[in-house]
Amino acid sequence: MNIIELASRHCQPRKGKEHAVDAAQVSRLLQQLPGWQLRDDGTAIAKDFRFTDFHRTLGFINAVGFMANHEDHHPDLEAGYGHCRVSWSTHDVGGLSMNDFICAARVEALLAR
Ligand code: HBI
Repeated sequence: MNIIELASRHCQPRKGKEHAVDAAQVSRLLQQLPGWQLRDDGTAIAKDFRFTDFHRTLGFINAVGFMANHEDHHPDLEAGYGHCRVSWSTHDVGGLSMNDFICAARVEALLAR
């Protein structure tokens, strides 16, 4: 599944280990997501974004937040002047689910021109 297809999908409530994405599929999906990396413990994917000022960083954070609320799937965000690190993991699965890859693709779509 490529990034366009991922970004066109919506998140679903996913609870339980049966929704966990296996390592081979994680690797295939990450190849579609430029700059996204697997956290050392294998339970999240994350990417660092850079912006020219604080306003643009806040605009990005608000856009990600709006999308996350719409998808009912929420990131961890670490941010400061000109930077924001976005991390996705599915608490209800205790690791990675398709929701995380859908939302990562949707974040990329926010920045695509
Ligand atoms: N966000 N990252 C993340 N992980 C979850 O498991 C999660 C969530 N947002 C909402 C949510 N679970 C549930 O309340 C809905 O899926 C029902």
